[in-house]
Amino acid sequence: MGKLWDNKVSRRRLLGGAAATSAALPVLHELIPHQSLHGGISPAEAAVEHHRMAHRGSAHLGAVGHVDPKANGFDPQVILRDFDEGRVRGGVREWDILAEEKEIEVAPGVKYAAWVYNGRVPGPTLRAKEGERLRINFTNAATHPHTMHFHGIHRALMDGIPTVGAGNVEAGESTVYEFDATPFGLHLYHCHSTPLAEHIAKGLYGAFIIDPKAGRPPADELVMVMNGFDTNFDRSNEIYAVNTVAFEYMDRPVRVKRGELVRVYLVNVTEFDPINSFHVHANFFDFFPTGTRLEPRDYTDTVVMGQGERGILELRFPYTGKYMFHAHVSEFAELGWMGFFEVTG
Ligand SMILES: [Cu+2]
Repeated sequence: MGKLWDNKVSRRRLLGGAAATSAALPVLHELIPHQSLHGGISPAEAAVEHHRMAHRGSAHLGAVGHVDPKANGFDPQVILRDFDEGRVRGGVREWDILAEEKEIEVAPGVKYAAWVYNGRVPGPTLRAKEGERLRINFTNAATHPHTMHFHGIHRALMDGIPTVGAGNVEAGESTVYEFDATPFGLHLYHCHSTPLAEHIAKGLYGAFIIDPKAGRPPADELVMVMNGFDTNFDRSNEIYAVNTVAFEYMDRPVRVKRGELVRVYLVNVTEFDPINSFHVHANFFDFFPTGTRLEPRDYTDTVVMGQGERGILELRFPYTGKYMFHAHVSEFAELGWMGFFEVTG
């Protein structure tokens, strides 16, 4: 257990005073061999101690303190329902995207030197309709070369990778990506400069929605981008979240209405970990992988995604109350990737 133990402890120490005293507690308890906790005490005392530790843990789920959305310049509560449709000019849907460097706070007291599209992580959720012509005016105002690589069907020249088409967009340079919105579904965009893992991990990614021509049924629509942050540059993540801020939706739950159709656009851009997952408590959802078919593939309560995978979840909450959702990779949940839906009548 040596390596795992060292790894877990050092990773949690990086969370600083906040999560290390709260979220990490039950985990640390779980990992400490029982004799070191209970040595020299009776089984009854051990049981009481066990209960006390477990209770302390469960009473302090999440982090202590808050991340100030004003300091970050973006708010995960807003990102949930913020769809950027750009502007339509001469029959072309168009966006201006700027890559910059920016320090952001990803958990209370934990700062991260991010790279951002339009000032936020994840970048804006770009939304278009199937078949439209799209144009992205991309400017690199950072100090490293960057690109924008869109998932979808388009010509190689518009693929946003080094050495093809415009290739790397150097610091201070601009380029224009132009292609048609196809196929309909839930996609993503991200920087494709090398080293690729670092350019993604730093925060250069966002959701990209192409609505089917006939649209989808009306719903309360939410965007959740599952991400992680490697705060000590060891190519593994110390913080996990949806929409960047660890434990964000624990303190400020996602508010939805009982009986209303809720549609979650769920994207996994977590770097360094092969899989991430989404699990909702006390409910089930229809799952549409990549959103490219109008019929759901699954009716389930848990979905597992590799890097770059995404899908649409549709569900209704039959009862009011607070319902957890979190990564079913427990380590991720304990390091920030958990939250609540708060269902009101
Ligand atoms: Cu980049």
